[in-house]
Parts: sequence; C-alpha cells; structure tokens
Amino acid sequence: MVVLSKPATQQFSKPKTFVPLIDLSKPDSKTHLVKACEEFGFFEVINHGFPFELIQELEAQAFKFFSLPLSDKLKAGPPDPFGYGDKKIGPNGDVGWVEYLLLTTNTHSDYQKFKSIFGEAAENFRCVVNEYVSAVKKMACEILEMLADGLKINPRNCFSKLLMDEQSDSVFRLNHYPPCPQFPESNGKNFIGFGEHTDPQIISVLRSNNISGLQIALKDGNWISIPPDQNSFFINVGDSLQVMTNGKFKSVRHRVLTNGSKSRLSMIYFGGPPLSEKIAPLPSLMEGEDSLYKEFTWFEYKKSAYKSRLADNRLGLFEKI
Ligand code: GA4
Repeated sequence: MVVLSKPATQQFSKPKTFVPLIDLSKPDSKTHLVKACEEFGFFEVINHGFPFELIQELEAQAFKFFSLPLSDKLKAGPPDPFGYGDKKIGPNGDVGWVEYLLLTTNTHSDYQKFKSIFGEAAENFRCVVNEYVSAVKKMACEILEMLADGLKINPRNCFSKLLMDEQSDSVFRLNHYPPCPQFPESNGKNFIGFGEHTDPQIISVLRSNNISGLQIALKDGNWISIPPDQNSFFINVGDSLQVMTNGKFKSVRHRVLTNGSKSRLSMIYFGGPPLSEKIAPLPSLMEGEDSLYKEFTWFEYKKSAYKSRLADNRLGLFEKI
C-alpha cells in the first residue's frame, strides 16, 4: 500500500515593509507581536493557517449581497445596532463612501432582516459567517495568548478568555467601498471611505481583497498606507487592550480612503469583552505604576463610545488627569 504523505504546509515570505510583518509559524513571533503592539498598535500576520476557502466563500456571499439593488439591501437595515448601513456610520452624523453589514457573533437577532431578502439563502449566508467568525476568533485568541506569553503574564488566557466568554460582546463587520467617482471638490485627493478612528474593543482582525485604502496613523500623526494583501490578516490593538496594558500597547488610529475605479471589500472581527467586564490594567503589568485610567465596565465604555463622533478621542474621557 502506498501511503501518501500530507503536503507540507505552504510557507509564505514577503518583502519587508514599514509595518511589522509577523510570521506566526516562527517560534520568536511573540516578541515581535509585543513590539508591534507597543510601537504601532498594528501589524500584519502571515502563515496564520486560516482556511482560504472560507474567505473566498464569504467574499463571494458578501459581493452577492452588495450587488443587490439598494432598495433590497435597505430591507436588511438600519444597523441599529445590527444590519445593513449605507454611508451613515454610527448614530452621530458621521458619513463615509461605504456600505456595510454589521453582524452579531453570538446571537442571531439579525437573521430575520436577511431572511426577508435572501429567503432560504439567508441560512447559508449566516452559516458561512458563523464558520468564518469562529475561525477568526480562534486566530484572535491565539494572538492574544502569544501576546500574554510575550508580556510574561500568567495565565496566558487573561485576554483571550474575554473573547471566549459566551457573553463576549464581539461584532463582525463586512465593509464594501464601491469605486468612488472623482468629485471636483476633492482636488485630486481621495475621498474618505471610513473616517479616522480607533476601535473601542480589545482586538480587531481585518482581512480585505487586494484593493488599497487602509491607512494607519503613526505616533507623530503622519498617515501611512498599508499595502493590501488578500492572503494576510491585519491586526489592530483596540482601546480596551490599551487600557488593560496600562498604555503599553497603543490603540491605533486608522482610516480607509476610497479607490477611483475598484471595489474594496473588508471583513473585520472586533473581539470585545462581556458587557459587565471591568476594563482595567492587569496588576502584573503595573509594576508599582498607577493606573492611567479611571475604572469602567465595557458597558459604560460602549455607551460613551456610541455618544461620540468617529474621530473623537474616546479614551480621553476615561484618562486620569
Ligand atoms: C468603530 C469600530 C467598529 O466598526 C464599530 C463602530 C461603530 C459603528 O459603526 O456603529 C462606531 C465606531 C466603531 C466607534 C464610535 C461610534 C460607534 C460608530 C461611532 C461613531 C462597530 C464599533 O464598535 O465602534
């Protein structure tokens, strides 16, 4: 009998860019992860083992949804807080050249909205989303555990347990940036697809098709463009992780610019804690330091975030003076 050996997992390497590129298959990646969170609050990961078929499947479903007539898509809205949204972002007057689906990760309260337009296919759409979300949550938890190792914190699930909790208040988002016509008032500059902001949660895991647009702000306030890569995932430190590390990790300000001719599609998992969770620096990271932040629960932070404008410095309200 011939026993066929499994093909070795394909390894990828990429030319170096400005943004930290972390190969998750390397034994020293935890040190690089910590450094990236301290310096940028942002990094790109490769060799993550995420099933590519799942990405393709979800991308196909998402494009199918976004290519429906607007009148149909609006039936799946408004995003209050889950459902379809067009141009309006959040409840306080922010707008962008984007349409999106905001989805829950652990309940199915958005299901009825899709049933009305997708009919039987709603079931399949939700199944693909659920599979993607459980795989991306697994990756987010592995990264958070590597970060805990890199910071030498015990137990290593101190961050990941918040995402694993049944009550975890996580969100999943599909963003579609249609090609944006050049408006005379834009003076040749790109329009804003999604305005600058930080993410309130613990960690965000983004994957996009090969279309550029994502930018992050450096500590000096300069914006840099992140070259897209459909095989990579891009990770953001969120406000809550900044607080839990007492400011050692930076919640990164980011935004998306539109493209004149091509559609950009991104899928983002925002890993959040349960609503009742106290968000405070981990004692083992304080080493005699005082907390830089007032005490608050995720519920309180979220409530305050939803009163803010996208570009606001939301954490500012919770900093000790
Ligand atoms: C930013 C991160 C996530 O996309 C999001 C966004 C939310 C929304 O689009 O409804 C918010 C924004 C995000 C932060 C401030 C508030 C809330 C829009 C807005 C103006 C889903 C989230 O959790 O916070």
